[in-house]
Amino acid sequence: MKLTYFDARARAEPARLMLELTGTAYEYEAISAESWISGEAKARIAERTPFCQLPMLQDGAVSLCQSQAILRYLARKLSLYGDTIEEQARVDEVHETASELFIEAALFHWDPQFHERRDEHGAATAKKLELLSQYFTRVRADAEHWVLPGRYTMADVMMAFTLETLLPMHPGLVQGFPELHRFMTTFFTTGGVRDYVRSDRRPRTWTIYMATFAGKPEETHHWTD
Ligand SMILES: N[C@@H](CCC(=O)N[C@@H](CS)C(=O)NCC(=O)O)C(=O)O
Repeated sequence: MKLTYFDARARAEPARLMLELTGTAYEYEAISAESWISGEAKARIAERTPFCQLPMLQDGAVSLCQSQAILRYLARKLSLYGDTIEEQARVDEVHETASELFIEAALFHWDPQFHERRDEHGAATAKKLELLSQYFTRVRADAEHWVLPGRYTMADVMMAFTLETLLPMHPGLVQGFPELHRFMTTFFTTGGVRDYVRSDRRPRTWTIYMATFAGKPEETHHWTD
């Protein structure tokens, strides 16, 4: 299996975390911003994507773009989607909730007014985390899993990565919601995920250097303990 994206976490990272969580063998192709701008890398993927965008997954004869399609393909293939349609519907619900927060944070990284708007964004995000925490208490399977007791799904992966994204953006915010914080830290200390996120195989930045925020290692969270 081969996952292609930039040398950054962003839209490819949840797929990568799913592969690491399940110990699945894969190759990661990191396209440099320079090679993308020159058009060389774009030309290579043009025929396999409608809008010439990344990430892209190659699994034997299957070639997929659109990060959400990739995640759902991997979830089904790696048994991270639940077994019944009721479980899968809850996985989707939690996953979509996390994805909304994720996309909103991803766009905010690129806001030219990021630094001026950071406090206001932090206050709005705190309100969302308050609601998210109540939602977790209501639907969780156990203290460390959103949908299935003792078992991770795509929803946990997306939620953990989204909460991690907020750590450098609003220092101390996620820690103010102990149940969400515990869920997130447990995920990032689990099996293959633990080793991967502490290794130099993980991209050093959340996004590429042209962003207003999260394109530098000091603006990106790193697990060290
Ligand atoms: N809906 C797509 C969006 C993909 C997307 O926007 N990719 C960006 C990087 S995050 C990209 O390839 N940008 C380069 C470009 O558009 O030239 C997905 O979720 O995969």
